[in-house]
Amino acid sequence: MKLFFDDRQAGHAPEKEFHNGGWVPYAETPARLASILEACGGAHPVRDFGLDPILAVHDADYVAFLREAYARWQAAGREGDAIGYTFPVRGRRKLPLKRIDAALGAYAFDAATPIAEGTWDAAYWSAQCALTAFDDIAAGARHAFALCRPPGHHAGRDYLGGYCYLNNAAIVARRADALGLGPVAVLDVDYHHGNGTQDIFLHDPNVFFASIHADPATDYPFYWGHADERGEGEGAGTTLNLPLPQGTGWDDYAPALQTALDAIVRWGAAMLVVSFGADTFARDPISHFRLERDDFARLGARIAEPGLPTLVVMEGGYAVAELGSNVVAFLHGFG
Ligand code: OKP
Ligand code: ZN
Repeated sequence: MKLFFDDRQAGHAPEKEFHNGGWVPYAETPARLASILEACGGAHPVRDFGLDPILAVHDADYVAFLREAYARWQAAGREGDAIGYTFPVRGRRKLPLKRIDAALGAYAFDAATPIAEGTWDAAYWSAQCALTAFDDIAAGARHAFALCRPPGHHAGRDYLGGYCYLNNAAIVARRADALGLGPVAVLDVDYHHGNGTQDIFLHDPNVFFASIHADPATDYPFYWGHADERGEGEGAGTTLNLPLPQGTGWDDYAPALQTALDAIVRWGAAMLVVSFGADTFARDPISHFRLERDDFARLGARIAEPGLPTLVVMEGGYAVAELGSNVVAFLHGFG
């Protein structure tokens, strides 16, 4: 499977995140890329598809905010990474707020996702990475792997969070649908629920979203991913959430995966976008499932079974030393 990646994705390196009441080192590091690239060998270059495919998913005011946030933060005399501290729980009207701090809260749902100097460029090229891999499939390839970083599945139409700024999987799913390669299904197998992707397609009957993740009753992002979230309005029935308890290993993971794949096939998907997180690994430092390296090969093989054109988009995975070999196991299993 061809792997796509651009060096500019490495220029995003926040120092720390706010977690359990204190500052901890940022888990989503550029070293993750090095681990995967080393294990996979080389990468194919990324091309620039511009802002239009991004703006087909994200609001223009949010994209403008992302581009300008770090400069506004510096202009306000701040040091270090830009981060919000006030969040609009009572409603998310677009208010004419002037302070960068207000914007950082209005466009975010957590304090784990700072904006550093290189954040916009890295997020932009991460999205272009996914678009380039998609273009390979549009040109006839059966599958492609976008080594996206920063990841995307927690980012919504107008919000960032969970180390995510632009929703790479949603951007390619929307483009595939627009170019007639659909119906498109997104299968999210990251440890954490892909709340941004779910929100973006919640009302959309043309994109199916299925996610297998840690039960949000115990795990981030808490407020999304519960089993009773099934899509709304015209999109009723096109969202499928399969939360699993902490400690889940392959034996209990596999049936949920089969349920998701069966639903995707039954729905009539013609293309699959996989949000792939390797943070379901037994020794991931921030997660609590128990998949081993060989299980990632099994995961890849199962996902390949329906035989759909498949674009794999990288999401999480924080056991840096083992990340590369886990990704390789998944890709080899896929075939
Ligand atoms: C992003 B992705 C750990 C607490 C949780 C945010 C987790 C984001 C995960 N410091 N912080 O889905 O892998
Ligand atoms: Zn994750």
